[in-house]
Amino acid sequence: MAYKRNTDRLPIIPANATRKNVVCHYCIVGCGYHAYTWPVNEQGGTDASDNAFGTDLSQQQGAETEAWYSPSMYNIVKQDGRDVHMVIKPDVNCSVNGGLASIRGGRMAEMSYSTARQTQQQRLTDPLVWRYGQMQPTSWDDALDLVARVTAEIVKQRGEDALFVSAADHGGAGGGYEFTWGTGKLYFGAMKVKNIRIHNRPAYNSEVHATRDMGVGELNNAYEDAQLADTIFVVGANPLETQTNYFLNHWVPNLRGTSLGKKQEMMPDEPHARGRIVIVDPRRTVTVNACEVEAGKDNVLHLPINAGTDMVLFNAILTHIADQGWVDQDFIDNYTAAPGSDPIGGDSDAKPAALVDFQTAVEANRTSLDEAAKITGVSADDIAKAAEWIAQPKDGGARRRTMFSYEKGLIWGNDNYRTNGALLNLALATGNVGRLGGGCVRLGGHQEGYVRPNEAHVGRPAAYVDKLLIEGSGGVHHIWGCDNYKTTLNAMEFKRVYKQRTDKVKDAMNSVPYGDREAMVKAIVDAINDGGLFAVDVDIVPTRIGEACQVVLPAATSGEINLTSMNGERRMRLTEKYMDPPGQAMGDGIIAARIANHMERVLREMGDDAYADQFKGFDWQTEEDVFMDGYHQNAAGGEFVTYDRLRAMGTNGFQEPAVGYEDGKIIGSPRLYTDGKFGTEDGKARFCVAEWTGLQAPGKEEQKAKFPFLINNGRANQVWQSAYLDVDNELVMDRWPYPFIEMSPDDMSDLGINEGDLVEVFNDSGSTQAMAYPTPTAKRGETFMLFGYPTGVQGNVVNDGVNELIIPNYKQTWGDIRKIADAPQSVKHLSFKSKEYAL
Ligand SMILES: Nc1nc2c(c(=O)[nH]1)N[C@H]1C(S)=C(S)[C@@H](COP(=O)(O)OP(=O)(O)OC[C@H]3O[C@@H](n4cnc5c(=O)[nH]c(N)nc54)[C@H](O)[C@@H]3O)O[C@H]1N2
Ligand SMILES: Nc1nc2c(c(=O)[nH]1)N[C@H]1C(S)=C(S)[C@@H](COP(=O)(O)OP(=O)(O)OC[C@H]3O[C@@H](n4cnc5c(=O)[nH]c(N)nc54)[C@H](O)[C@@H]3O)O[C@H]1N2
Ligand code: SF4
Ligand SMILES: [Mo]
Repeated sequence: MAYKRNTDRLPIIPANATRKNVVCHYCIVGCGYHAYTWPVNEQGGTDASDNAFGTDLSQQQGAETEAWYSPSMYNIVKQDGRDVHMVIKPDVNCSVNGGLASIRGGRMAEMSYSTARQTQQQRLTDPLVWRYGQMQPTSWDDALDLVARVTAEIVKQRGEDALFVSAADHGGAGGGYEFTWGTGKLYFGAMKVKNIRIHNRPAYNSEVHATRDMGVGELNNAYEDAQLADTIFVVGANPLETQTNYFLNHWVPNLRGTSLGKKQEMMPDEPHARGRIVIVDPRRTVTVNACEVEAGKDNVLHLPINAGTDMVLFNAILTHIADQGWVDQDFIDNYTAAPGSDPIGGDSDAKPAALVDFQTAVEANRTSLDEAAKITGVSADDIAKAAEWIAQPKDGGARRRTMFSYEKGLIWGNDNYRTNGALLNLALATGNVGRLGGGCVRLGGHQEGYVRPNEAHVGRPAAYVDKLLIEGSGGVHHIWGCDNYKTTLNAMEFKRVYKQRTDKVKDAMNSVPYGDREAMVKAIVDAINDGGLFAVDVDIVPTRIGEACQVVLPAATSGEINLTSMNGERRMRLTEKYMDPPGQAMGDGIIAARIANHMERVLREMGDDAYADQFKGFDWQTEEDVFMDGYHQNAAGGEFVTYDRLRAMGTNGFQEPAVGYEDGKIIGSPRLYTDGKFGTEDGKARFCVAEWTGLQAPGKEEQKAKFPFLINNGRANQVWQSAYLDVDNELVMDRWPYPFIEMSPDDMSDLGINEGDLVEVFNDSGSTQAMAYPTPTAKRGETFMLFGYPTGVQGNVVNDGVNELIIPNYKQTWGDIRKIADAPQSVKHLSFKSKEYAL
């Protein structure tokens, strides 16, 4: 049966309910919410004075009323040990979302830990250790003593390079500046760990080395710019599903023409029209559909390029714009490298492309419309049209304002460095960085919250950590807020080896009594030195990689502790604690501190005072302590920012970096580079030489030649990431019991596959399963599979090929498909209707 909540009555929020500032902890957009809580034996009334809305609720409310909330926004949780009602509803006064929720954020309350209403009962409540052949609860001191003893012994014997770390580096999904500072100070301050990877890629590197090297940081505009642009150029992103309320609250008004007044007011000296959009994506996404409905087909240009050929497209557009004389010559002359400047880079894997002046780049990247049409599969006319929409001057000669944006179709796409550089070339050539209605930006994934000690010792290219683990390197692995079993590349091989190595240690642990710590540590260390791996997982729920670990530590997440983060326009807010964490769970920053405390103690016992001293400075008791030690002292402008000041700034916060504090307000920076000074040594931005070399990552050309189907992959609106909160939750699991794979109905009938059938997706790297979703707009031979799903991991078929800087190329994957079984019972009731809508 389709999922129903069966709720027909909810308590009214009383006027005196406690109200806390909340930022949705899921995606980059960072929508503002409020959490209301009040005692479980009370409720508000319909009189305006008796409810939090100040509204007479005995009257029928209008369609756009704020005086409501939905069943998904309600729960009963613990606060200071007592049951309270809790409502988490969007804030109409937050400039990010303007009161909108999404299918993810609108469910924050029902996705909270509640013993009264039995939600999120899977949450980890106690530290767990491998004891008598299974995971068993224990105290923090016991678990951390074991972690510290084994870790200290291994780094003493084999050096810090034998400690491997996988750690999220974002500020979303419960992370925050407190998470990255705590883990950062432990691994980069107290230690100098080199074999560390990030949650979404197998190394410690940047997703956007090229644009940073060229002088432009990737989050440089304001969400408002999407309302002000003449044209939005979006590459490899599906913002309706993945940056939902940014799209709905800022892009759609421009596409509908309802932000025209704002344009005229802010930019009075030029003509304005409703916004246009160019979408570069091999498949027709629901974003393309929504743009056509909202803007009219004439204002939408979808370029369905051959996967992995974006760079050629950008080079052809650059060539056309330069040849037409549509560049912003003033900007180029004043703010970018002078003609004849010596190139930077292009001479090693660490610096993969030469960064040069404008003319040199235009000549090096010269690509005709016809050449580009051949490689990209997009017609020469459409490429010329894209160039016009980007840069052809407006009536009266005013420069066109274009916002360039991209996400994982580019970042996890072919030849990350040069493609990223080739896109920024367009923005720089047309003077669209640091100006209203412009920007060249990542749309983003999680919220951000990065503040850590210097990581220069990691080096560039950074170590390919997953490969080293497969090859048998490393003795201890600390994992923080990621589940690489579901989300890494070459996942099948990774899991095969990882299980063998961790099982070896578990078997050794089974041979001694748990209470004999000395014998236990010796058994573990011997097994490690025989190729085993001791693994510690810090997470909020049981994970797939956690099943292999010998220690699992329970983290508290957003709302259960105070946390700070920033969104895709660098808007920083404090999410205030509104409920208790489950059981003994603690914030990640505090867990990092307690690990450091135990390391210090154990090392002192081992007689190494000098090393023990490196673990001083972790006496934090609260998240605020972590924040003051980390962000406040180390971030640019951090001196202006405290918890109290952030609390007072509410859900609108301020845009980083802070530049002052006046009249009780933190002063922020709505846009970067407005002064034309870029992040290079001489302050001049650089252009990128982007030579096309085909599919760059090892093994990709061969895979493409050998297998008939592109296994494009990514996200869907309902599912947050690897569905870690959804595995025991009906709403998402009812809709997607298995990961969907969108296929052309013609391909399906050739293979004898019906809607909902389970299919095997396979190639030389591995195999996985998915559920066939007939998609009439899918090109033949091109599929799209939901990534990272518990019941079918797409990463099993992604090969281990990466670029020079160890950036994975998840998106360009080819494989074959065969039917496994007819649609099982859990699938039979599903709808396979088109995901598109019409007005
Ligand atoms: N609903 C939801 N929203 C999310 C997330 C989620 O799990 N669920 N996750 C968040 C995170 S962490 C991230 S990183 C972002 C990701 O946000 P997005 O990047 O928008 O999402 P994806 O679906 O990974 O990929 C986007 C598009 O890239 C296209 N693509 C594939 N190959 C190519 C190519 O060669 N060229 C081009 N131009 N496009 C290509 C795919 O067809 C897909 O439509 O989403 C964030 N928001
Ligand atoms: N094939 C393919 N693979 C991909 C991608 C793709 O597009 N295609 N995209 C990549 C991208 S962009 C991303 S972001 C990754 C995602 O990869 P991961 O980061 O590994 O996946 P998540 O589901 O986000 O899992 C994060 C883990 O963090 C835990 N967690 C949540 N909140 C907290 C907290 O407050 N504290 C702690 N300690 N843990 C917490 C969750 O329970 C979960 O187990 O996948 C990458 N892999
Ligand atoms: S758009 Fe993103 S931040 Fe906003 S409510 Fe949805 S998941 Fe949360
Ligand atoms: Mo991501």
